Amino acid sequence: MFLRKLGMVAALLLPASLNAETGYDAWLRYAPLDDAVASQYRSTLPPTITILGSGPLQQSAQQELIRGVHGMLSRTLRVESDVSNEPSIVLGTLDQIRRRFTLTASIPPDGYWLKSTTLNGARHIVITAANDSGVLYGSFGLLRKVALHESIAELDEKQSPAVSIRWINQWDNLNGTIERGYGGPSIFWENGHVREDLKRVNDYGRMLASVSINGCSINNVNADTRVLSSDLIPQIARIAGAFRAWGVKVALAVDFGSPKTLGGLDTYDPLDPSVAAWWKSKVDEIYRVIPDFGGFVLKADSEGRVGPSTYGRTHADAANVVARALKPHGGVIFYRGFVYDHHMDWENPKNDRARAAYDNFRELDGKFDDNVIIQIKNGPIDFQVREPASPLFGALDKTREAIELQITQEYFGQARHLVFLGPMWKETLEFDMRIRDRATPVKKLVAGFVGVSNVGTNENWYGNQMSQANLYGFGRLGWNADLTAGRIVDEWTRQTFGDDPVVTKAVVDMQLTSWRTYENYTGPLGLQTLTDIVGNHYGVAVEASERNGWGQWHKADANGVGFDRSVATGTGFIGQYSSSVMKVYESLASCPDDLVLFMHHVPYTYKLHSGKTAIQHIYDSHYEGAETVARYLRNWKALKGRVDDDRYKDVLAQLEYQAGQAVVWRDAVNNWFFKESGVADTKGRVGRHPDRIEAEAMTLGGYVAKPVTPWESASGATAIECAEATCTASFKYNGEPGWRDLLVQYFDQQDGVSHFRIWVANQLVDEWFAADRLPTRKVDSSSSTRRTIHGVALRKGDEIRIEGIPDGRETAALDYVEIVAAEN
Ligand code: GCV
Repeated sequence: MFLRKLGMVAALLLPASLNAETGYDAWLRYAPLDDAVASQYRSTLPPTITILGSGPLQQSAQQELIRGVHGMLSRTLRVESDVSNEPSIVLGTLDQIRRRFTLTASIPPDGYWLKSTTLNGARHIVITAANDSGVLYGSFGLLRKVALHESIAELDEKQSPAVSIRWINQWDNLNGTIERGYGGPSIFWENGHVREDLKRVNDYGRMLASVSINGCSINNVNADTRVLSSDLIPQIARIAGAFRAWGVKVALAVDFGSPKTLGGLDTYDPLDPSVAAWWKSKVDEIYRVIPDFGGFVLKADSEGRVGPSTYGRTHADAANVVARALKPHGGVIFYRGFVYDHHMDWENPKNDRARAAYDNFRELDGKFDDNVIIQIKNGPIDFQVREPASPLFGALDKTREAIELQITQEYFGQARHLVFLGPMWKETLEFDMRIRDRATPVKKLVAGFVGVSNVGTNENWYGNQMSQANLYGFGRLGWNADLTAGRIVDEWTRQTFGDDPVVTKAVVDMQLTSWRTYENYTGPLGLQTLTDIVGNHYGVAVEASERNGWGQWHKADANGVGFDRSVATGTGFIGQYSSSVMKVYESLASCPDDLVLFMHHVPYTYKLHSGKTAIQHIYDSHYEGAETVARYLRNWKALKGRVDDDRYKDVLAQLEYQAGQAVVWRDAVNNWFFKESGVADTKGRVGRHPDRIEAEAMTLGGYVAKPVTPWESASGATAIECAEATCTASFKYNGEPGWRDLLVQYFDQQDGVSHFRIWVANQLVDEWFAADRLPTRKVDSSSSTRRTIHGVALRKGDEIRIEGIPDGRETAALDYVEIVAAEN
């Protein structure tokens, strides 16, 4: 407490200059503590460090402690080869410790004990565990305590993980691209082989170990058969080598057709003895080279992947044939529960993708070998902005199951929006499935945590400084699912940005509210994300999920909105839950507002528990969401000088973009629902933009007005595009004189760098290049972006002229200009 107070006082004195930081070190920066705080630790911390084992994990732990103490306290721990009469930090397994100290305890595998103890008059800090991994996690635990200014004076702290399997999936392709990766190319692969330089793999291993992650599959679950080829296995062994010092086992995603496509058999039937023999010999080959190989991840019979259905076999047949090959080596197979038909007839009201996981696996409970783990996405669809907990969690009594969470923000604004997923994951983990009418939160049902991470070679790993909080949160929850999202994000923020309480408050507020905010301006009430689900999963495209076989339907039409999944009149999905949960969802009277449109189809005027109609909620939440991002931006600006310049600017640019993009979402979704429902916004905002001058209404020189698809992507459904060397668009300002901000909404596609210049009364006030790499080649909601020209003195009658110079296939397209009072 004392240390914390001192830290707060110290943080009030702003540092004269802050070091530039890239984000590479994430939460493991070990930035110098304020002197007053540091001196407290210097007086308690022993000056020497001793490891009693000799394995790589204890060595990593020792190096990490030296590095952390040096960074935070400017002291270099002295390495001693054994315990002496001098105070020391002593690292060892319980067996090793017992030979020196009279300390005994029972600690589960991977758990640790931090213990202050005295031997021959010297005061030591012992970090001990049942295994070397535990020693490593304990070392990170001690460093975390120092970074968070917690007392280490009289340590007696035992911690152990909630689950033994805490894995990462990377969806990296062998050519170096990453499916749904937003932080640059793969750190593992390039051009069909393993990268020469694996330094980043080592550093990633360190990050993972710091939050106790102990396995990582290194290739896409849409697996390339070649990953099991004999040429690649020795290369994969190099990755295993880079991870080994951090206790992270390497694993692979495999293609179920491999016995045929790679092995040359004429079948991959799981019940065919030649197939079983092939898996056995392939697995033996891997373990000869990688003795601590973790196992496989398998996506079968899903989204075009082959699976046991080819031969009329079950998922248990498929999982077991591979599991039996892994079993003698201690390997496991994660068999993905993400199995569904993506060619469903959308006209059939009984068809429902949400039912698929349960329908596919429920009957197979008890038929899986004990080294099979069914890997279940948090919700029944696919990482949407809000889904109920997957009913499959409650349906497997005799089968090991793991929860699959997506760290990479595929449906959450990718690297461009700040969305901390901790609160969402917590909701699923805490959700009570009421099995046999007893409290059964999901967190008690799962034996493993799997996170789809998808870091890349971007300096800050995810392409967004704030996204690192999701990896941190995933790891911390895998260790202790009881931690609150608030606690996690507080830890992350203080380690990542330092202990200035002003920074902590602003960042924690943003992170903790960001999921709700994102939901507010995308798909609230259980509508799902409303993004382009057949394309990039990024921009808004309300109808993209309808009229196709993918099953992410929200069923909004002129009469109402939402998917009837009730037992009484709908698809019966709700009946997959235990009877107490079913009762809550089945009745509109008890179904929570947040999921009402996931579970039911209602008229737009349906009154929610909040008292609002469904349609008014949609309108209001979109305005609220966009306003909240604008507030994040203001709050971040107030941190200038308190955060190092580089990360300050990075996050500033990201939030400026997000604030503009939230308005794109707001208008697109609201206009779409307004048109479809015909119900006006009671607050009169939707469809009315008095401060906005549509580009197509300007005087155009060379620019041509074109309809945009989908129509809701652009204001007035139209943009202007330039097919000449240079085009202009101009208009007269008719408002009151004063300081104004000009918000220019333009389109920045991937394939070109257009140039824009803007004049007010013949004075050039700004110019910029559309050089971003947004995930589209089209003029649409994904490329729609905003330039703000702050504080222009406008007079009635001023001409505002924009010049657009296209480049490549980019047409210097413009949507509108909005003129608002200048921000203070
Ligand atoms: C790797 C979603 C994603 C796919 C992903 C799939 C899965 O559909 O959009 O990119 O494929 O989930 O989890 O297998």
